[in-house]
Amino acid sequence: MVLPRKLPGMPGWPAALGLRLPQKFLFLLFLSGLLTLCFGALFLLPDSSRFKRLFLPRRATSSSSSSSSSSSTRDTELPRSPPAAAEPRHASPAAPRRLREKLRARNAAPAAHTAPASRPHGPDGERPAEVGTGAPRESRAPFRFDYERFRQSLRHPVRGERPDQDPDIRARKMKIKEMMKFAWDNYKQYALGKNELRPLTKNGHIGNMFGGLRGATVVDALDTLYIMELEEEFQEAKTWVEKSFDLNVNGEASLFEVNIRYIGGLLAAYYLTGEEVFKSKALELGEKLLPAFNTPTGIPRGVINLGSGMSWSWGWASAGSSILAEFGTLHLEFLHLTELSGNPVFAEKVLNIRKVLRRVEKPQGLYPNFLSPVTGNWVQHHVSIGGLGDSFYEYLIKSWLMSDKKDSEAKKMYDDALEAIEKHLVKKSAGGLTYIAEWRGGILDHKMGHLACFSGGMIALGAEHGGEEKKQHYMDLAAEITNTCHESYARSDTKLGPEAFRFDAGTEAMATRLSERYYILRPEVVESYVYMWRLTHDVKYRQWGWEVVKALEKHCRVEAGFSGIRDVYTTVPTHDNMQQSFFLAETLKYLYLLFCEDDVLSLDDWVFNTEAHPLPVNHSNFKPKASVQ
Ligand code: DMJ
Repeated sequence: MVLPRKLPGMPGWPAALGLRLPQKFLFLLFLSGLLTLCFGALFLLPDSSRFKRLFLPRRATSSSSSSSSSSSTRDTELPRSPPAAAEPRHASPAAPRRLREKLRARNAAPAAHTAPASRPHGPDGERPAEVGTGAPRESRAPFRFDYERFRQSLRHPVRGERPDQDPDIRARKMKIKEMMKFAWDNYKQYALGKNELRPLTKNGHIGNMFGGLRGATVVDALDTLYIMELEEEFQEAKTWVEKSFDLNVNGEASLFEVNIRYIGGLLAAYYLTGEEVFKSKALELGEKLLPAFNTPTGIPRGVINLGSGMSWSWGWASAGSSILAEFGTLHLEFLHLTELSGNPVFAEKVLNIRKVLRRVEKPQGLYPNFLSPVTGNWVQHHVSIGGLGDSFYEYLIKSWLMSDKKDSEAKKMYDDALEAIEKHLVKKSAGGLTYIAEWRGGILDHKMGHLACFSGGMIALGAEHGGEEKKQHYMDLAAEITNTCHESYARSDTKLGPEAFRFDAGTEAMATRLSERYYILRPEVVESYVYMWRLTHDVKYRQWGWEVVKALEKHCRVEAGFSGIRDVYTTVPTHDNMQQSFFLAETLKYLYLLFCEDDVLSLDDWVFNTEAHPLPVNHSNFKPKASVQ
């Protein structure tokens, strides 16, 4: 509001009212009070108010009709504590006050992504001094991750040839490198920029998992190309990320898949190479995922529109629930997003997930697969170490390892979960094969999915780092499960394993249903071979891995790439015409590592995310090691 200017020859309007000096002063005081009140009232208007948009930057108020979008984008701007367990989804009476606080804070904040005043707070508001991947940061200077210092903290070189390696082993490694080059070259020729290659029809596939993002194979392949020293191919992939990887998309994405493939792939590529483009893309994409967490419990929903920030649960998920393996498989990547940005919001989101999971009652100590993001309670009692549950357990033990064994809460949750799994789900078949069944409200389904075969490696990894008394016990369990998964391959005609195999009605480690006979180039069995090899050096794991290489060459290699097959029990397989991006990220990487020396992506320095993207262990806040080579 503007006061009328005093015109020449005319008295000013307080004077025109015939007021004396003290009265004029009181009048002006009253007027300025009135103005302040009017201005303040603008901030009490509802979120959708046009007025508020005049005073707040667009990000803070856009999508006001979708609470998920509005308040979560606010989260990306300023550090704040994890949401209280029952934070309302829609605008609350406290919202205007929070807005004012944010405005005040924004005025005080020097720049986006400055170092937070303190570390993210832990599950109960206490400082989880050991769960973060980085050091406390008290300064408010613009944040910069010290890449050189990180590199010096590594105990081993990340890649490289050993001149003294056994020539036969080296030849096998080179064969796998050739397979990777073949998979990449064909993708590049026929599908560059699409998500996957269709190797029979020689075109690209986009699918609907990544919300309009493209190049899933490029991002998934980056670190494998780098590790295998396929330099030219790595440069091709990097150039595509620099020039063509567009994050301004507007589609429905799986939070889980975008996290494990894109964010995991970009983070790993950054840590391996120090190229800023990978870091900045990972952080930008990470921010786009934040609105999914804006639920009453802070447990994210499974699907998010990367453009609008709207999120919802999968239509097939029981009663609007979120999936354990999805919201439980964010921890590693999100801690690294905080590590690289200095922005605590990412760590806060996943620490809050842990808090909810720690508090909820576990039937028989087990974690069911479906949880309501509204109430924080289980929606149904289906427990599985395969699909829907799998990588949640993996991320518990890896969180502990990634924290340089300081995140004791994650270790305890893992130990307790594994104890319950062993007690209730681990069974032995009549033929002596150990397997992990699924649990439906107390009733066992004697089936093991291909996905569950990662668990041999996980249990070995946990055993290796567990107490002496349990170490041998869990190493034996890991070896038995890995052996069972190998049997599921060995008992097929193609020597590749089915999607699921059963232990009932006289069947052992074979699929009984037509719909479970397919193999889509999955990695989980070779993943377990790698861990078992590195932790035992029993040569049978390398032999088993080589059997897989031969089977892939024989049954999955086609003229223009590798394809999944529809039935592992026939030697004239039908191809599914899909070269999955995880074949390049995981299957070929794990096979290659099986024939590398142990110090290539050493388990001392790295944990692999569930898509096999290596993320560094935080050695005492990346303290340089004197003996680094
Ligand atoms: C991969 O995307 C990941 O390993 C995920 O955890 C499970 N499924 C596929 C591979 O089978």
